[in-house]
Amino acid sequence: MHNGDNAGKPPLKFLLMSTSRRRFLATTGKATLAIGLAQLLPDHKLLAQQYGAIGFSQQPLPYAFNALEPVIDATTMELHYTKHAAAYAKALNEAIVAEKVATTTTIEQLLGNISKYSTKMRNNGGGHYNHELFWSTMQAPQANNIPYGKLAAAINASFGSFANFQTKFSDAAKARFGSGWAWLVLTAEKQLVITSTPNQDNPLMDVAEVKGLPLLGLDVWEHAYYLKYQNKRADYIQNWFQVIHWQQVAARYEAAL
Ligand code: MN3
Repeated sequence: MHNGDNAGKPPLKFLLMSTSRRRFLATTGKATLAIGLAQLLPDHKLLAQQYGAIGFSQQPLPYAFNALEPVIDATTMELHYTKHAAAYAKALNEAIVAEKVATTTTIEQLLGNISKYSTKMRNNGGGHYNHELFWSTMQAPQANNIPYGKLAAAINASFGSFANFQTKFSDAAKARFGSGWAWLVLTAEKQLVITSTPNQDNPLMDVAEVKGLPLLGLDVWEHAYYLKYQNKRADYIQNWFQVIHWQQVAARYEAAL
């Protein structure tokens, strides 16, 4: 995980830490809440390390904000990561405290029982998980960007060819009315399926129509593409295939088999 090269700016993690430390020192009135969160959050951070990349805190972006250009522009990436996604993580942690989620709970367990929690938990738990997965499964644009190995074989077996997979996945992303996500999912029966969800829902949720482990997700909220692509969602979807980090997707697939 490297974020020190983000457009020549100080590492984001350092900025966040120094800001929160200053805020903590400046506002003694909020000290009680800050200590309450501090007691809860370390356990969740440990769980994140124990169970893999996705925990309850935002991880540093593994590349610079401009790394995905020209497919996704630096301004969109910076706003998306530091504003939209950061807000989901913050609100998720508020909901975890308010709804007294046990510190032994993983985010996968939380989402798997999401119908028992508030709308705030559903929207922000999904929002956090979805974006952490999104960042980790992208990289700088690649020529001839196709999967390989066991995952490629499984995609060919499930969808006929990579081209058919790309068409079906793109159709799911284009057909999602309003805001939501398109997904490549590994079901409990170890089958690959394509689906989409509204808002910040995802296939881990007990409320999802199609359930399973999300291997790859595409954010089709307007905040993910509107600055560069305006109303041309189809162009965003087509170009996005250049930045899929297939090695990461394959690692998720093979770990889940
Ligand atoms: Mn988003």
